[in-house]
Amino acid sequence: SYTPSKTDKFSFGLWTVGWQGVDVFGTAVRPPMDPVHAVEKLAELGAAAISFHDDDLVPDDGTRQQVLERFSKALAETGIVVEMATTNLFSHPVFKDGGLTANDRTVRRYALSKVLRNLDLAAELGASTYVLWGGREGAESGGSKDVQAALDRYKESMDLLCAYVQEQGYDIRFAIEPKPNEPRGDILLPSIGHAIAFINDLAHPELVGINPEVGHEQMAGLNYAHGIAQALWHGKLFHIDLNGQHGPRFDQDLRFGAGNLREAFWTVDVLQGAGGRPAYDGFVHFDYKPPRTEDFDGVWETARGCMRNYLILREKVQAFRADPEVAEALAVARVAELSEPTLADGESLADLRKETYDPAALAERGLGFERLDQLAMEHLLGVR
Ligand code: 3MF
Ligand code: MG
Ligand code: MG
Ligand code: MG
Repeated sequence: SYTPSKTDKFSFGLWTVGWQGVDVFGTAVRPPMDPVHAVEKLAELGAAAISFHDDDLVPDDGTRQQVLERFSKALAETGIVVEMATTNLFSHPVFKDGGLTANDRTVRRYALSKVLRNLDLAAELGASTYVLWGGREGAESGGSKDVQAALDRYKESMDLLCAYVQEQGYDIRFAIEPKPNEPRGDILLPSIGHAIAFINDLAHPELVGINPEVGHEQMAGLNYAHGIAQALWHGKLFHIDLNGQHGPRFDQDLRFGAGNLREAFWTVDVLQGAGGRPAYDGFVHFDYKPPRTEDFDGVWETARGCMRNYLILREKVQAFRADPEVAEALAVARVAELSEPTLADGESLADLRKETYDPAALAERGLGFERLDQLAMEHLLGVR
């Protein structure tokens, strides 16, 4: 019953299952994966969609057309769709100081042209989201980067890209992916909050949202479930990168469910529309790295694991929300009361001020949050 199907809308980056294991200290442990094989295997496992960086799929040489033909054929045969595409503005040495915010203006122009080229391909393949992760947009030292000028340039690029999408009539929205650090010492737009604030200053904020990744927020010690709840509140949760991470340390990119399992539970709860809100209805996209210890069988085991863990957690969350004892604990905790406006309709601040309050009596009321949390814990541990 934890077998995924296309209606679950699971999606994987080509660079995730295809990761060869090159890291800061070691070389590749697995051979390159044929994108066609990735499509076929993901379809077999029950995924619905795939995403890619330009460099993951299309070599910038004479084989480009042929590669695209094979890939499109595999998509047509399996029914896998391309839901998201993105640009690699971080691997090539030319991007050592960033792409869209590199100090070197010629590098910025090249970066923008690279985005435009893959944006055209994304539109051609039917992607609805175009992600921008600015892993190299940042600095290691204070004097080397004029942060405000960098934000001007970031905005300039986003405004140009939005205008381009409108001109071309592409049905594509952009999603900025925040990350605090790695590979740069400090990356620009380091968290969900920074990214949303930036988006609100763009020329077309309606075309730009975010693509928050579990591990990226947790690397900064932040709560991912709270982060995506705020993104939903702003109408900015255009896409998600689910994976696993053990607190603030290097970017682990574990499969979803590994690492901070309790936060994974609350993440699925938020995505499912905790508290009766509309559920997130976008693709459930995994961005993780099968550990270097794994051969190809292990790689597919991790892909299966991401989806199974999501489905298991979805079931746990539904059971938690349907549990009458949870409903009672929620009432004791006054959770629904928070949705009541502080000032009632027709009331004035003067009314509010003239009421008599008994802070000592209010302070005595317990909220029973621990009982509520223990119930969640027991659902998660599988004993309820
Ligand atoms: C790095 C990432 C990226 C982005 C990708 C855009 C290589 O930590 O998360 O993966 O997700 O570039 O989708
Ligand atoms: Mg990442
Ligand atoms: Mg990561
Ligand atoms: Mg990511």
